[in-house]
Amino acid sequence: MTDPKTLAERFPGDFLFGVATAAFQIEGASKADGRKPSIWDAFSNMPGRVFGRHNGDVACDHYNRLDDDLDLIAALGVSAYRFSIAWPRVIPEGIGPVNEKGLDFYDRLVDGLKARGIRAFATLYHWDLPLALAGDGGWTARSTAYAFQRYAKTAIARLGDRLDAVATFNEPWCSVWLSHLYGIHAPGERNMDAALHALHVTNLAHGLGVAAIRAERPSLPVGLVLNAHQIYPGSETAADRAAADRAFDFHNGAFFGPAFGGAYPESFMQALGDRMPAIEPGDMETISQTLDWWGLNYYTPMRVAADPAEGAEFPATVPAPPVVDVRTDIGWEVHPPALGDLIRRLNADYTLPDCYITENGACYNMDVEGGAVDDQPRLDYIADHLDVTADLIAEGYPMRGYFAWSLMDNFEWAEGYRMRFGIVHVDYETQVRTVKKSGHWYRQLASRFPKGNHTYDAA
Ligand code: GCO
Repeated sequence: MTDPKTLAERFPGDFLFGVATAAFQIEGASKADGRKPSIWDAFSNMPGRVFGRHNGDVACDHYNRLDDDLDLIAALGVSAYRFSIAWPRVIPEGIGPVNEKGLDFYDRLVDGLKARGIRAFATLYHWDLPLALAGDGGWTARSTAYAFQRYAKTAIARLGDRLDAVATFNEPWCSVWLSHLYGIHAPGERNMDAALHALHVTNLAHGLGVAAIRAERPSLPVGLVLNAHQIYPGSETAADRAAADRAFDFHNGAFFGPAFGGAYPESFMQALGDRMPAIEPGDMETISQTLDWWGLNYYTPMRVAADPAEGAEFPATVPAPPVVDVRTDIGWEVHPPALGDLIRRLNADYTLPDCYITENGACYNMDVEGGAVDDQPRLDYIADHLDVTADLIAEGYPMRGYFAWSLMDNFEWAEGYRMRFGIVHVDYETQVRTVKKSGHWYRQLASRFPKGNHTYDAA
């Protein structure tokens, strides 16, 4: 179903259509106005970490093109914008002096959104940890959780009066497992002990952050954004089904369990609990404070089989092949039903608040030809996932909004600038933005919904 009008009719009038970005991926201006390096600056400047040694020094130059980009967002007809605040702009060394000029930028951003009738969804942590904190061990050090608490308080004290929603963390799965166990993201660690420490410290920081935000602004809806994985067993054998259960506990349960149930999964603790850092009295209560909303970032399912290797470390799985080989340009399987299966499973396992799809989108690298970008596969991808979202609403799940990832092409982490997720194309030589076919289509869809008069309806 790709007719925007027909699709729009499947959503309630107060459903939010938005676009999403993250600070490090678009801002550039990495040394401007007192910003200091993050772990991603260090990581991307180190040869062999990021494709082509691309870094975030210029990115989409959003920092210097703020007003034009806000106009672009408004022109897309959306009612909400999800962005992240860069900790290294606000407290450049993680702890210590607050940098007013860094906060000024987000003041202008938020005011600019308000002036255009667009809701502001801020994320406090989208992976740009101030590099100075690496000296203490970064996310493996408990002190980093307290540094985050202070940063959260500082950011919300200044901006909270004009935000419509705030998330503490974006995809802790990435900043924990992908960054400390698989070594793909900054800081590039590959060890389970470091990863387990990062896991608990990140979960704790989330909880401390929630409390800090609420102390500053009790009425501001607080959430957490998770890239939950829909995990399918590679076969129906008992061994592969058990592997999928272990993978669920490791990839989802290690985050959902603490945040929404106050406990790490049992199987996980049995296998790895003795290598976890000390869980201090009160930690799990701090982590499991009730949230106003949660965000799902969904792109592709995970398929796993049992790892045949003797003594393989938990969760002891290996990748299983996709059933149908439809992939985006980054190689990720396209399988929209997984979004529905995932929301149903998570709501069965946990008591969850309202849900926003805070990211969904696809990597296709078509370029500008004759002034246009024909990215039909991205349009189809978004339409198919929105169709599943509408089914979920019809089934009664509290799906409240959808943010397309991404507003524009940007720094795709370890892939650098070669992988494009935007509904707007960016020419990195000229910084010219060109709305793609998917972007024009998304505007037709989003424009059918009223702007600026959505009321937040806490569950
Ligand atoms: C994320 C991300 C984005 C990525 C996107 C595509 O994973 O949170 O927020 O930063 O660019 O997911 O990989």
